[in-house]
Amino acid sequence: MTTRVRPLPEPFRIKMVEPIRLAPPDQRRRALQQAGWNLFLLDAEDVYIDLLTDSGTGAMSDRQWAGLMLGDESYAGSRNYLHLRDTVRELFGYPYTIPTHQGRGAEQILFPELVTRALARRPDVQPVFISNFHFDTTKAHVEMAGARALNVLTPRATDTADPYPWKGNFDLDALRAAIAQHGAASVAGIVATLTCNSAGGQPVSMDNLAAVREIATRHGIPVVLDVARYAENAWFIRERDPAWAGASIAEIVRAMFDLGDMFTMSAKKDGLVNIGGLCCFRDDEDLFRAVQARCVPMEGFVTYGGLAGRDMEALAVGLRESLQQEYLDYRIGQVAYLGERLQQQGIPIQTPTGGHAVFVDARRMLPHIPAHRFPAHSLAVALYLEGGVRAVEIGSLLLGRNPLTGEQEPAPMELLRLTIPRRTYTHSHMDYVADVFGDLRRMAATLPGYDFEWEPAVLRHFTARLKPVACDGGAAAAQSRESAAQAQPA
Ligand code: P61
Repeated sequence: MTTRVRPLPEPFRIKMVEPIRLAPPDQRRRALQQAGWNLFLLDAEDVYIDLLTDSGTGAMSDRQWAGLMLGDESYAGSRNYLHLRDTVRELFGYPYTIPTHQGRGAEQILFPELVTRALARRPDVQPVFISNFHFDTTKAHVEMAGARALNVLTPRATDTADPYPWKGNFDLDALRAAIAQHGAASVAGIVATLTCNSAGGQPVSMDNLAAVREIATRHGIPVVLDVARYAENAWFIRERDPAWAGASIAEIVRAMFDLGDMFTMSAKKDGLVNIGGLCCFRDDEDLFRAVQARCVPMEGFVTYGGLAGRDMEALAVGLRESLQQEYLDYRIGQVAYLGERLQQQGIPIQTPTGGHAVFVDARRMLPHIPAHRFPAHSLAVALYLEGGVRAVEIGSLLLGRNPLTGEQEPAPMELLRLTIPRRTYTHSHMDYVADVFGDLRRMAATLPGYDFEWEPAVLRHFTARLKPVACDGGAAAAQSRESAAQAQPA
């Protein structure tokens, strides 16, 4: 008998509903076959509960919808831009704001400029960016700008059973070593990803961020905050660092942003909007102007950057709403609830659970599938076929090949991300997902691996076509059954 944890009730009531339906099993199988076993290529209508991403999939509040009606669609100098700029200045302390269509829009106008500056210092050396962990679009934009992306995440993040509270932290020794190896002048920027998505939505501590700041300042390297989930990171700091227990989320957010020089934000996460991004600067006006100049041909004029006036209004409201303590208690509580329900059934997950998603450790759950046969993708396929639930692989498939050798190297972790959209699904949806995992656990040892039928060169996981391939079931499968049984609670 397991006791069921009780999640915090949703701090809202529902004013509008959108029907969803569970397609019959044979239809799900057909849809996935047609999609080349790639969940990104499914029609959303064929998905029952969509946990592919928390990006742009949240529900806006009544106040945000009201804000849409206040859209000023002037090409230049819209009042919604001014509201957004003033909100950014007030909440984050950054006076220079460029709106972008989403996070990667900010990356594509900022990174080439930082690379140009690094090359001006050291023309003979390829610039690098160093991050706790570059998310995949961030890595892609670093590489497209001609630089290399280095990750120096704390090694404690890769042991999913270790309950370390700051699994998003930089390994500071590795950061110092990378700077020494490449030379400070060639480091185009240090990118602090808050929370660290690839590690499992794990927070970066304030102390760690302050140490990164100090190292960067000593070497004259700019600190770029990647703040898609800034509010969730602040919530964890308040929860886990006694020094901040009495502070408000807004105060912690401000302290975090004080440690950066500039930030890129995918506003589709904690910004609580369906589309939008930001690229902002604390005091480097020259850099701001240079990036503005790149914005015009790439994103749009500097006061809209690919967004409608109404989108900017909804974002200005959303940035503030996500700082509410009750909202964050419920939000991160819902993710923790799903994590606990899975653990009660013996499903290995990244612990502690992160802010926006539960990450299932597919390497531990499917030990018979090697990294290059994508165990977490196999689990994603099974989850869809069994329950109509769509999740996403964060492992070797997402990582891609080594750009220098073309080899498929194993990712540090093989995770299946159950990403929870904000304010969209109820706790009973979480119960349903947890129940489907009970069935998956029983069939784990029989699941196949996957290989490519067609593999694009860049960001391959979005459009690749795959096919199932049998993996050695023998001893490894027995081990899988045994480890699943061991993980079962007494
Ligand atoms: C996500 F399957 N994340 O987690 P944009 N930085 C960080 C992100 O998490 C991030 C971006 C920058 C997504 C969307 C996504 O293969 C995928 O607004 C920490 O998406 O451009 C995005 O922000 C980029 C899902 C991205 C994927 C790439 O689900």
